[in-house]
Amino acid sequence: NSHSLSEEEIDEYSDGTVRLRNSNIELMDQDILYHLALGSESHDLQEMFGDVKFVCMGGTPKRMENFAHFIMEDIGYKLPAGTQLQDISAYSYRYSMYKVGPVLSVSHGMGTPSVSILMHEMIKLMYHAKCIDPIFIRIGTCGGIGVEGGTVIITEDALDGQLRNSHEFTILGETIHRPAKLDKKLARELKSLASPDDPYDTIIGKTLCTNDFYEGQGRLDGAFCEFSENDKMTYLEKLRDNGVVNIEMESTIFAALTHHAGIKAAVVCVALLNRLNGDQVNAPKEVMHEWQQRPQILIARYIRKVLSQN
Ligand code: R2B
Ligand code: URA
Repeated sequence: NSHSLSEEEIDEYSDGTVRLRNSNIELMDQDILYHLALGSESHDLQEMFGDVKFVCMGGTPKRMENFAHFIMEDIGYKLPAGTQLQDISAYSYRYSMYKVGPVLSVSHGMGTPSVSILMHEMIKLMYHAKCIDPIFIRIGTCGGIGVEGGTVIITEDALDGQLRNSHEFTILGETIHRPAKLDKKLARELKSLASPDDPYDTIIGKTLCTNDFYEGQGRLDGAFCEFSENDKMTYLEKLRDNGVVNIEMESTIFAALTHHAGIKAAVVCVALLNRLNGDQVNAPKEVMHEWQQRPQILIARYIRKVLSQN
């Protein structure tokens, strides 16, 4: 019952603005983007966000604040005189959002429900703001499968816990699937921006998306574990044999909702460990901090390249 969209269905408007596939929204007096602390009447969303081209998302508020500062430096963006970077969604007490010219840097929390809520509101934000051809990029962390900690991984296909290339939704008590498709061309372009001088590998592969960090990712070190180490290794090796190179918790919902909205998207994560060697995330804090900058560096190269072409 997985329903594929025809090219026509996923098309944006010909002017590149995001088409909302929900006719209820335009009939409403105001659309409140509750978890962003924004509204379509309380704020001039087109004035505030109309120039956005890149929506970068990652799990934690701090990482996304760091990314905002990093990208500001990297693209040489100057904030309007007398202003400072500020968390636009601070009063939601849910997500954080920073804007640096054409770049939005937004935290999405952990796991599908948190990302799903944010994606609905970000896609509506793009619609209200009349953004032209926005690109969504998730900058995350993951567990590697057969790849060392510090490796940068670009997702080519996002798979759910049953290795299906789709995301399962329960809507009005019914189960439906939407394809978890990412933009293959964008993935290849990102890979081409890896430099042979980078002191780490940047690879493309399949990503497994789970609903849990512990039992759901075959860890032996959760509060519960009812399988053996042998069972775990058999599972991880099966993943590897299917081309899965990493495991995280957001890629299928991120891919499914961007694809459904006709928005180009990519997922780039850094591995915090090689799951074939263990379960605990135990690299030193400073090391992990440096690793988490690696996907940001790649995305900054991409943003700089696109901006220089315009
Ligand atoms: C990666 O890291 C988080 C779990 O530690 C989760 O959000 C993910 O996908
Ligand atoms: N994030 C995950 O979801 N899994 C890991 O193993 C590490 C980070």
